[in-house]
Amino acid sequence: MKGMSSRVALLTALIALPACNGQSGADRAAPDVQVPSVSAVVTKTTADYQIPAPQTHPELLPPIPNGNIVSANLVLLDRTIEIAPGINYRAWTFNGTVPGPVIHAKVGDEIDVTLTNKAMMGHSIDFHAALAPPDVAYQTVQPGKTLHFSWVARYPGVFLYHCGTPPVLAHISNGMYGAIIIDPEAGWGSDAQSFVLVQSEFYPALYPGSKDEYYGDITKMKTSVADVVTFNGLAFRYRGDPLRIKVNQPVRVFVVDAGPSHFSAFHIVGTVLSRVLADGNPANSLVGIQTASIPPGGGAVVEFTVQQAGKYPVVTHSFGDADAGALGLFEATD
Ligand SMILES: [Cu+2]
Repeated sequence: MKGMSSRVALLTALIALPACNGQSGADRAAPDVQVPSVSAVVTKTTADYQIPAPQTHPELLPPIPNGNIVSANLVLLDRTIEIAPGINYRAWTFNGTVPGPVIHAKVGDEIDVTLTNKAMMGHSIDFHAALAPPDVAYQTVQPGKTLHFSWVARYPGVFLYHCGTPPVLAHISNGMYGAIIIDPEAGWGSDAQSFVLVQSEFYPALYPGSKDEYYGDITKMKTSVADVVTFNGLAFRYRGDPLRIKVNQPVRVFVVDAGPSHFSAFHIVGTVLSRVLADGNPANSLVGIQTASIPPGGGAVVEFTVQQAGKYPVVTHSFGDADAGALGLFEATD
């Protein structure tokens, strides 16, 4: 009893801590905050199931839905997508795009997940933002089946979700990932122009018998020899069509490195990152950073402000990967 009351007292003290560097005590207290247990149900997909619309602008941060329940309606689809000019790739997807849709919620929200398999093989979903037993929540769901579970977000940050069905290397390489962003209770700080960038690499080889369609080469995946590296699933996506920003207005980028194997040395040419939050948690704050190191399966909030109009390249400073497509532009105007 004494142990319990001192634990409650500690938790209360942590939550009551005054804001420090912009973060609330609750951000740090998360390990002590209990979340509801997670259970999952698998059912036959109903005949009237409607496939959700694909995400069209992966760089945009969607608004958080009203209330405390965020619905994540995800469908597993085999789709051929363009990953680089002229490279049409037989991808495995969430909702028909690579990356899958951006999910946006806040600490304390319930994430209500429905995962429906309309693909050719079993897949699953692993949320790095969740506290849940993987054998329950991240179980593989077979074609024709729907998995349902929900979980409560306890940690703020920028997290990866991905298919966790073995071999995970192949499922991630083939496009099965996306970003989930959990806002802190106190928000992110100043208003900013916000963008989402998911870095990932591809290992294409010509599909047997095809002259113009590619699929994943498991040998290349195992040796990490990536021919294509992207922000948001398409090589050089924002080079010809820059991300537009305003001079002297803060920019906040939610970055996820989906890998499967390459680190991101996230760098914006022509500026210094004013603040970097490792994994997007306000308690993990660094200032004056030239290059943010983001591991595969990790994320960061990256902030900067430009003071002069111009074109500012965004790259991974692992330049072999920038050369392979992880290169875009921010274009700043007055
Ligand atoms: Cu999968």
